Amino acid sequence: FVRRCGGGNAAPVLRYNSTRNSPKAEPHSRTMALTEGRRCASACEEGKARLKRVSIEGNIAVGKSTFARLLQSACPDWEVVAEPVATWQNIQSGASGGSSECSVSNLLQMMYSDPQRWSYTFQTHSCMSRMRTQLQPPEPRLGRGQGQTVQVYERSIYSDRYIFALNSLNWAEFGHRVALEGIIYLRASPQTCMRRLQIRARPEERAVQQDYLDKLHTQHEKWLVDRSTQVHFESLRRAPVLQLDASVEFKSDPEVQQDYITKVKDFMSSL
Ligand code: UDP
Ligand code: DCM
Ligand code: MG
Repeated sequence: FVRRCGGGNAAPVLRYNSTRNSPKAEPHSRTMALTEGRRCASACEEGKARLKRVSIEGNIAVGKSTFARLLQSACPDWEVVAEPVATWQNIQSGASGGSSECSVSNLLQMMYSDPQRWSYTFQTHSCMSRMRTQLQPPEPRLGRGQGQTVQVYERSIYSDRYIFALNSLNWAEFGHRVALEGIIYLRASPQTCMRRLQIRARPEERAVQQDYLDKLHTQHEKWLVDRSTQVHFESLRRAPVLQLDASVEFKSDPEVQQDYITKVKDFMSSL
């Protein structure tokens, strides 16, 4: 799963609404654009009081990316940030010491092919890449003059932690800096997710079994419906959850889309 490449290993931030040009990140997300977030931290501090951060959570292939794209079209002032799956499929390393050569690894594939060897590495890397993204201040142009800045993330470090893995981040230090005001839970049966996973047909996910999606579903339910998962932050424990029924085919139903967008806007106003 490792191949050679040219140089350069900057970690990109995938946003749906950037006006800059970008290469295709994933085949199914043509409108996704790529920017490198290098804005200074003080801008974030300034914007803190007005900042609303919400994550979209849900099982693998439930429709998070699909919904995120719909949300970005309906709410162009919001910053909707895609899960950086494409970067996990293209981890670049090397290119140091004057050499322009580096290698590219598909860490997602490595994780599914040999979970015992690669799960920890994958979880650590994916969570750190998300952390880097979510610690960045909002794009300066967003929410100007409207009294609020909204950032919507596809998944969060909290699902990395409470759904997929326990990892070694220093949570006491970082937890409050990536706090969420609310969570959108796209809820569907694990059977629906399996059907969509097969439609999407990511090569890396070919070996995913129904049983695995069942377990992830249970974890989501415990965290976001029963709220019985032991979480480590008071604010996260209290964060309101908007449940949307993702078992309906919202992708091809404009009426459902309209209804869900309205619900998200109302939810956002209530935070
Ligand atoms: N999908 C669908 N109907 C829907 C929502 C999604 O058929 O109402 C399909 C979508 O086109 C994709 C697959 O389900 O092929 C998984 O969707 P997505 O990548 O958005 O899921 P994610 O893993 O981001 O939750
Ligand atoms: N993934 C994972 N662990 C995480 C986050 C994601 O194993 N902490 C995997 C599950 C999917 C892929 O990454 O195969 C992307 O997730 P999705 O398809 O739900 O967007
Ligand atoms: Mg996705």
